Amino acid sequence: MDYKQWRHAFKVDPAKTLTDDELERLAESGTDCLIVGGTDGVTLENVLDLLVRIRRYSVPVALEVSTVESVTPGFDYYFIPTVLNSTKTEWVNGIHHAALKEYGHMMNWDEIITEGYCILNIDCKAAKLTGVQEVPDEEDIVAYARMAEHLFNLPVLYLEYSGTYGDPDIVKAAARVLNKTRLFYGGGIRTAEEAKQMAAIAQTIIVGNIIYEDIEAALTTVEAVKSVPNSY
Ligand code: 1GP
Repeated sequence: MDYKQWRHAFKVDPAKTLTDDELERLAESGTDCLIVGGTDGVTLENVLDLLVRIRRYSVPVALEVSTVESVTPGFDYYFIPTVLNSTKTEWVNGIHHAALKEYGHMMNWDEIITEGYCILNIDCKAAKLTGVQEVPDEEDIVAYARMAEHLFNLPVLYLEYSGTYGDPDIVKAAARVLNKTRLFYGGGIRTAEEAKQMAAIAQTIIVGNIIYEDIEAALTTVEAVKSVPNSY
């Protein structure tokens, strides 16, 4: 299924451990995609290991690229974040430029999706790494959403609350001004109710940490999302 139809994705961290049984349950859960991604300890070795294990199943698999060294062929999609509220240009376009100088001639552009990332939890690892120092407010988010859609023509705006549950009003504010750009929401979803609430606003929700804390709870988010129309 094309990423434009996704409603739900699990984000699996190559630096964390999943048993074969847990991975099978995630892959066969009815989720639309497994996104391989993390901030710390992502290596070519652990990315490849996870890719090979996920490829036993038919679920689409995407790599969310955080280090150029860990990129390998074999994924259905490569999500490339550009952190719109980063204070470090390397995370906006610097690493991207270096990667294109080296690999640009051999990239399959049909598999590459740029995510306009907006980080809203300034205590998360990704915020520290990318130099996000201020929490964007609603007006900021609306401006980032317009930037993603109209200035940069980005296919995806990703509101990243990693580790904390977001403010639905802020997510709604972004959703209201987006037409073509798809809205991804990720952060702090731990229950079916939270999954439903954010899935009613964002087109795709991403469930991460809870996989490693309570897999049963994580699995309930899949069905929850499918039963909710996206009303924005
Ligand atoms: C992290 O947006 C994802 O990149 C999901 O967030 O881990 O808090 O579920 P959580």
